Amino acid sequence: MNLTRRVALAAAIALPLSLPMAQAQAQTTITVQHPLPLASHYGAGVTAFKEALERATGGRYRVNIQRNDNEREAIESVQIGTIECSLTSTGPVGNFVPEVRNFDVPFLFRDTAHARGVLDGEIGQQMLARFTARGLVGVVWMENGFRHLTNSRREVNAPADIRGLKVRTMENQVHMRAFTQLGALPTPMAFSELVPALQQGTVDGQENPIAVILANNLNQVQRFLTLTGHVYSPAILICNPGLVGRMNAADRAAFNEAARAGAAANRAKNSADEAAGVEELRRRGMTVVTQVDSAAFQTALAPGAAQIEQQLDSALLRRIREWRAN
Ligand code: EAX
Repeated sequence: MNLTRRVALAAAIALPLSLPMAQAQAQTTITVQHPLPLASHYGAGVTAFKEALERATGGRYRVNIQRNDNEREAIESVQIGTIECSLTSTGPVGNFVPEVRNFDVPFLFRDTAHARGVLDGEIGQQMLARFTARGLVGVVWMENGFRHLTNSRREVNAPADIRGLKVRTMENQVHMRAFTQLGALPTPMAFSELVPALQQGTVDGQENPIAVILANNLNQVQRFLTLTGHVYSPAILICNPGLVGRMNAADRAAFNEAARAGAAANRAKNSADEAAGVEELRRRGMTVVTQVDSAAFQTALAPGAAQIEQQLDSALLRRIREWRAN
């Protein structure tokens, strides 16, 4: 047998042995960025997502968790494909998918059960579908939580106490309009700039859920906390369409199941932080105003809210307000 035939025979024999190895090595790495410490409610969500997906696919998918506290930048990276996924609050998302701003309206969600029910139901799923046209995949709603006001200047007991405070807001037109209505000076910036701005006194205050205040030790740069609960802040896992488009049906099912496991872990951690966090922040030295006249804040916001809602989807807002668990 001549040399050519011997080489071809050897190659033919080797190929089947190498194939399973090649398949076994065919691995996809998903980089997911989120803005908080791993010990936070976001960290709980991405960690549960990672563990569930790697287990379900026998390691064919590996999740690489990275921290990036500039959420807008992370979403841009997902859009251009330099990373696969981002877990972000909806704060900057309205700049990519404008319809999401409907979820950022102050006092829209009555409580956590209302918010989770809307987001996990038809309304939330229809909103996820709107990401496709913007070059993104809205995978699953997670949770940032009800936002509360902190500041370094004074106790805030009533809306009038906010007047004149320089308040950092997310890069979110709805939130900025609301704080302007309250007489504050809203200063939009990425989360990555927040602590230096508070330390240097560029801003007097900020607003975030208890879980975020806890995880970032904002008590070290903020003295007063008022439980305004003025906005429910959804979070969302956003991924690149190319990643999801390359998945076969079984992998896509495992991916979605892992995303739901992440949402469950994120929400459980947030509920735990909300239950124990106020006492912990008091223990760390914050002065906490717990009895807040929510109706007074809603009345103070009303003129601005009417203006905000004219630019949003009033039918959708009505559906959300009328939503009841069946
Ligand atoms: O998503 O920017 C913010 O205040 C967000 O609440 C925070 O990054 C968590």
